[in-house]
Amino acid sequence: MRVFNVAIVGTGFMGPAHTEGLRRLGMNVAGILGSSAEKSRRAAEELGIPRAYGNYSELLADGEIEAVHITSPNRHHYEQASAALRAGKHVHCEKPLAMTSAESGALCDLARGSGLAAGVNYNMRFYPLNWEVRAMIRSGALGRINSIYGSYVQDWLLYPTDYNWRVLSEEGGKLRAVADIGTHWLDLVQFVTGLSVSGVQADLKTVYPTRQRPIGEVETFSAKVEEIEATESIAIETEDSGAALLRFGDGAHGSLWVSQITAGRKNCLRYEIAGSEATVAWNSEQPNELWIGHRNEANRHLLRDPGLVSEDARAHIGYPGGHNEGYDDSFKHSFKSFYDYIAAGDFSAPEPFPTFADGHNEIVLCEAILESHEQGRWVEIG
Ligand code: SOE
Repeated sequence: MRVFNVAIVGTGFMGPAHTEGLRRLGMNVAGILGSSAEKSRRAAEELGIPRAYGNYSELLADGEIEAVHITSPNRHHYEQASAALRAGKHVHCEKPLAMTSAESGALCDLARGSGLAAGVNYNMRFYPLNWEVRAMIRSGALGRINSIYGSYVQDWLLYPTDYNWRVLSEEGGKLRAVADIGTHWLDLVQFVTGLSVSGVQADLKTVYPTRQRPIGEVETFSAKVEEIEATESIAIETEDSGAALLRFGDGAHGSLWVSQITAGRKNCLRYEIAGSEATVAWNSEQPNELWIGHRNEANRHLLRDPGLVSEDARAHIGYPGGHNEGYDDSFKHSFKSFYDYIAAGDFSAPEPFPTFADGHNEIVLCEAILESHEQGRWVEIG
């Protein structure tokens, strides 16, 4: 693989995750930027990254950097992604792509025809068995898709004392559980089925309208293991959980449940897709297994194994069957598809990774979900 020089923006949960995924591919993570010069320096030291930037202009002025990975809080994505594209750098951005569809639409315009790659890290697509489901659906193995339903649930915000920037609408956007994890599910089921959501009816709930914010900062998921000493009460507007009934373009329908307060479910995305011939079910907490349901023959249980899957799925498998692959592998494969595309050099070819257009679609869906919840009615998409 061609080695690219990459800079990371953000030193929280995702900055190190991107660094690791890129390094597993042999990419050169050449610099990092945190929310202060001190944070950049500390992260560079901990991760063994040669350059710690003092600010974003310094990063963009670094002529060696070919691509920027944006893993900062959501409110910075629009500005940082626009500036990186204008500076001629490829951009790989964490989801959600921006705070509003006006911003994500503008980013799509900027990316289109720029001669640069612009991707969004919907990494769930890159668990190989999701490519297998996609290949099965494309081959007609499921028949006509009738229903698509599932959930994405976590427990890291279960207590009112759990806190991270994601709970603040000014940092993460008006929606939280839906935008932070629900959009992974929505992106994934649309990707594997090839169907688009055409209408939503949502019901959301902020179970904790007040949370205790630690004085200082808390990283995603870390409140479970860190001792918090002093806190202050803050008002919360973003939802902890909620449901959306969904209609898909061709007559299929279904539902999504999201929650960040479901005790015992650590990071669990599940879907079941039922067609006129067969059903498939997948769970991100057992990502190497796929359940295939039949009516007139025994159900099957497919274990991820390069010898047992389609070529599409095999392309995203790094290890033999029984050598389990997981979350970090999904990052590696997400980045591989991004950099393989750039290395091939044909920017008129369809992108094999989630693009800014996909990121924009997710924000349009988020806005429809919010509107539906606020107005208590179905909202049609575009
Ligand atoms: C926190 O809910 C989070 O880190 C999400 O932001 C990620 O996208 C998901 O992969 C895991 O959970």
